[in-house]
Amino acid sequence: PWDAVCLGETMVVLRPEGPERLADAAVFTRGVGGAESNVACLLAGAGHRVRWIGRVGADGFGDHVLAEIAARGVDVSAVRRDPHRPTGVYFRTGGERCATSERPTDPGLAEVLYHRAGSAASAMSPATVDRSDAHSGRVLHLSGITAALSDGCRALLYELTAPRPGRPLLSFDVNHRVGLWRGRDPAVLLDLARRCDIVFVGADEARAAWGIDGVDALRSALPEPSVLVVKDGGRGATAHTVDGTVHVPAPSVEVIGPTGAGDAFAAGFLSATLRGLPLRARLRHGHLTAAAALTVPGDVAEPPDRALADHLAALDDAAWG
Ligand code: KDG
Repeated sequence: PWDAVCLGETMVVLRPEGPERLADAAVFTRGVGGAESNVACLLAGAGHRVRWIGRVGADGFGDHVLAEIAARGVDVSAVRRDPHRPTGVYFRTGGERCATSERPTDPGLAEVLYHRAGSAASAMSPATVDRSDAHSGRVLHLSGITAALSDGCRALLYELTAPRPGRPLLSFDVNHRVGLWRGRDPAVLLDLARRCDIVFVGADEARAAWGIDGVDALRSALPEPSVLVVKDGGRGATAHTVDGTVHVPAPSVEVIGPTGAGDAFAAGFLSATLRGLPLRARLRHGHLTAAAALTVPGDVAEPPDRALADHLAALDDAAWG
């Protein structure tokens, strides 16, 4: 029934209107952000039938999250409301996320401040999420963020990634978030990645989270996924499969808002996977969707027009650098 199901926490995001740091900003604009629902919105925008599963508070922010995601054409009927816990909130300044600190001293990098401990989504667990809902698509997209939210959330990821006949294709974006792992070992993200079929990981996050450096070392550490995609920022992305390795350089674009570019890459890659396109085209669609996200502010972007993206993805290697 669903092409893809995406499961994870979605929050209200508040960003300073100008370029200020959090210490100085007085006026914030509101948006909606959640790595997995960002992927869901992009997939829906690309014409796929998509469901997002999460948990939000029975509060106004929860209403807003649901309304925004539903307005993007994503099914929210399996989202639960928690009468006792609030919808998560986070604050974010402009700039790229730093791999090692959520409060970097470099003013060009983003400050990220979460108010999500004890949120409604942190109460997700095998007891509060129906496995048949989560397994109701061709693809189930998950991310490592969920593993950091609570013991119940981590148990849910283990439950959903357990080997089972008829299980959907499991997509996993490592999404190491420094602020969520302080004082804890993110090795569990490596363990979860090993249980999935398609894994997305940034070269910088693999270094920061696991101390693993370089694509070859990563493939050795993660031989299980049938597709391992290693993203190296503006340089490009490399996909490893049993049939070999393909590298596609990233097109260079003017970066307006880097948030959500990784989610957009995953959405472009998954959309092309759902359409049965070859590996190189999947990587190119990942880059094109990421480029669309990089050139707009906010967490959720619109995917590029399908005909245009197909045309660009089919250009010869010379055009792709
Ligand atoms: O990838 C963008 C996400 O990081 C953002 O939308 C919020 O899910 C989020 C998080 O946990 O940082």
